[in-house]
Amino acid sequence: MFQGPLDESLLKKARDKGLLDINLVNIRDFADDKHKTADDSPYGGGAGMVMKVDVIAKALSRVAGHGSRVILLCPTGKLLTQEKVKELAQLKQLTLLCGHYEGIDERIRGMVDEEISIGDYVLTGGELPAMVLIDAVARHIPGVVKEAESVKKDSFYEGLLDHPSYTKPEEFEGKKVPDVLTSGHHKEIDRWRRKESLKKTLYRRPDLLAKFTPSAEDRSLLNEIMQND
Ligand code: 4FD
Repeated sequence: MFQGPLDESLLKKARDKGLLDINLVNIRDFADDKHKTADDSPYGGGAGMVMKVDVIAKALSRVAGHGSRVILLCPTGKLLTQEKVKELAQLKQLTLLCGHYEGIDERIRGMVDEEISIGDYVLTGGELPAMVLIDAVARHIPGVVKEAESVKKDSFYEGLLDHPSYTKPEEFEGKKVPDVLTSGHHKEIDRWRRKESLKKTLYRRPDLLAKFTPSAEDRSLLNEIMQND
C-alpha cells in the first residue's frame, strides 16, 4: 500500500534528497503471540475484528517517543483541511497510526494526540489516508515542490479555488484560449485570474467564500461578477 506512492515521483525525490524521512512500521511485529495477532473479536459480539489496544500501546511506545505528534487516521476523525496540512508541515515528526480492521479498541483513542479523517467515506484501512496526508504535508517542505509551482499558488492556499489554466494549442475543437492570456498585459492577466478564482469559488464552493475575507479589489471584482450573471 505504501511502497508504490513512496517510491514514485516527487515523494521519492524528496526522500532521496533527504528532505523527507519515512519509516514504515508493521504493527504485527509488536504482537506477542506466535501468530502475531493484532486484532480480535469485539466484546458483546458482532461481526468484524477490532484492533488490539495492548499491541498498539507497545508499538507506539517503541515508535512515537520524543514529542512526535501521534495521529490516528479514522473515519470519525476531524476532516483534513489545507490549514491542518500547513500546521502539520511545521512539525519535525509525525506518527501516523493506521487502523486496518472494522474498528479499533476505543481505548486506543486515548493514546493519540489527534484523530484525522480525509473525507466522509470508509476505507479498508488507514494506510491510504496516511499516504494522502504524507503527500499533502510533503508539498510544504521547502525544496519538495519547485519554486515556480509554489504551493502559495495552490487552490485553498488563500481559501479560494484556482483560476483556470491553459496551454498550447491556442485553439482546440473550436474552443479558444481567453484573449487576455495571450495579450501580454500582465496586470490585466492578474486581474482576470483573480476574478475567475473568485467566480469559481462563488459558484462551486460558496462555503469557502463565506469564510474568506475579500480585499477592496476582491469586493469590486465580486460586484462585477454578480452584475454580469
Ligand atoms: N476517511 C478513513 C480512515 C480510516 C478508514 C479504520 C477505525 C476504520 C476511512 C479506524 C475504523 C480505522 C478516512 C480504517 N477509513 N478505515 O480518513
